[in-house]
Amino acid sequence: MITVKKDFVWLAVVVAVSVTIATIILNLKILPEEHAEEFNALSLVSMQSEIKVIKQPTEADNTYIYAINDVAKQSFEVAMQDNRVKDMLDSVKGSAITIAAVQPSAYADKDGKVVHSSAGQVIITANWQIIDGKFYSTPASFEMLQGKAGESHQKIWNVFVDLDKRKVTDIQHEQERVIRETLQPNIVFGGMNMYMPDAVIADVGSKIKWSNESNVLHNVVGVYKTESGQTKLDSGFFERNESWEYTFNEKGVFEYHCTIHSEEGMKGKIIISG
Ligand SMILES: [Cu+2]
Repeated sequence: MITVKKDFVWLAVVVAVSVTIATIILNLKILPEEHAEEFNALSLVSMQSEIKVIKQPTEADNTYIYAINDVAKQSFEVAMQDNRVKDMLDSVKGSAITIAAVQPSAYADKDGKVVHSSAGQVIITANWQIIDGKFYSTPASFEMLQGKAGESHQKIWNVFVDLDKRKVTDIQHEQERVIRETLQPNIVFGGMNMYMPDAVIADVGSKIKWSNESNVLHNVVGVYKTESGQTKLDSGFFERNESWEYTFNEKGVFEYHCTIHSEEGMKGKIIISG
């Protein structure tokens, strides 16, 4: 009997210690998810806790660059030295560029040593929209956009890198994707793999609907920032002919992305104005 009791004491100690450690971790905010908050909405991707943001998009240069880990970051550096890659980037200047260094994956072996293959991969995506025949770069209101012909374009290149030889071994480009829709008030169309309009102004109190017009799943995940605080929004996945709605009752900005297509720059911004 005494032995059994002793076992229970030890179990209680183990539980207490575990709970304490978990509490400390939570309070220090050292969970990957908490770290991600310091970056922009795009980096809330929870799949990869090691994501390195190399460059945030700015007004002057709408390029977002990230790597899934430090080794993959080297793939990006090698790719940028290649003249074909430089020419490619020149050819899509002015569009929203996403550069995602997605390979190699890195693992820690049993001694804690980092192991990885030498095969690197960088996905470069250019996204741009044409509304009423004009390049759409400054957000307009739903009111201004309604009834107009919208086009969203996406070009993707896959750059393969040999990390040992530090050179690009192959560049493959996918066929350009285009979605076309007649724009409607308070509707954001989700195609493959982009949102249109990607940045738009709506009135306070607007109920905005994201409508999936493609054959793949999408979601809307991001942070709605207002004067009174921040709200994390997550639509969950929705498929073709399904939609998700949210009513924005306060002035602010909602920046979001699709978590499964963020490497292709599937993101958007709603500016709620009074
Ligand atoms: Cu998506």
